[in-house]
Amino acid sequence: MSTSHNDSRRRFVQGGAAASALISVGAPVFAQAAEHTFKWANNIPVTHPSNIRIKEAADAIRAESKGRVDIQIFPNNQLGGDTDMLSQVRSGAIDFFPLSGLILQTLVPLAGINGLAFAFKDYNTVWSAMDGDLGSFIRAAIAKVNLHSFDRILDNGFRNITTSTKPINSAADLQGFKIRVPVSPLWTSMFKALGSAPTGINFSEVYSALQTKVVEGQENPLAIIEIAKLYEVQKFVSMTGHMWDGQWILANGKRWASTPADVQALINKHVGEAVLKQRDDIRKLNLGLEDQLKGRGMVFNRPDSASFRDALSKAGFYKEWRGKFGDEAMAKLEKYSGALV
Ligand code: X2X
Repeated sequence: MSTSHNDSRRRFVQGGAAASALISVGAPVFAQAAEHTFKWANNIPVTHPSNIRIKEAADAIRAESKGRVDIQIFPNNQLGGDTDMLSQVRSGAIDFFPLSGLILQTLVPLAGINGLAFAFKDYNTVWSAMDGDLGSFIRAAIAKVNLHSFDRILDNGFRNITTSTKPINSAADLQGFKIRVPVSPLWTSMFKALGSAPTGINFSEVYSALQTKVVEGQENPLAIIEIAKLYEVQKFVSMTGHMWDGQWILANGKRWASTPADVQALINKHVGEAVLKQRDDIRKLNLGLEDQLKGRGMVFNRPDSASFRDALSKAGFYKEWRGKFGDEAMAKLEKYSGALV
């Protein structure tokens, strides 16, 4: 008891200091315990736009609810890797968890559909599909496993291959290539179809897997390569842009359903705004990241996508996944992507 007294006193004192800085913008500081406390956890460093914008949303929610609603953020795999956090959001140990649809695929097979290789040519197409009927269709599938997902998906980005050994110029360079992929059936299937040797590894272990050379390479958007400092353990960036990937913001279904409507509305409003800002942050970041990473010593190349697409088609990759996702889902994707064969 005395510890918690000291803690709340310390918070109060810090709150007082913060209050004087914030008085000019009128943000009040609350020493009272919140009525609704939520845990929000994810897999990326605190400096990523996803975490910066969610922290802002949590602050705004706290202020607007006069301290009644408190969302605590646990970034950077503090509460475990993705596979573990997925179990925790299902059990209710954590309340909110942004997760790649492709990793969610272990539970909701359809959620990986946006990761089909080379489906999206640009961001306009991505947002039309994901904020439109493809996204609604995926969210309906997610709801069936008792997870709530917020309307808008966070951007992660178009993914590119990095290696410590050589640039990837065409599919031929991927033969036997030891590459880390996230823990996801579609990802593993794609790189097997390309002739590589993929290993499913949670992001929490990626830096050390690259450092110790358990794998030669990995694939991620430029923002992750920069923010998670993968440039320290990788040399080449091959701008394959082979898929677009985003994170659905998942909530424990029971917890969300039992949250009062006014609190839900407050969270929806601020999280919704945070997602739009996050997308814009990533767009702006992307403009400068190639030069920044070159400045850190990375070497870039821009392979033609034809050899990758051909290899995937020949290996039956699109056919296999059309069978798994089903014609209805594929029609919703292909409305945006064009035929994927
Ligand atoms: O695990 C990854 O590679 C990451 C950070 O991009 C995802 O969250 C899918």
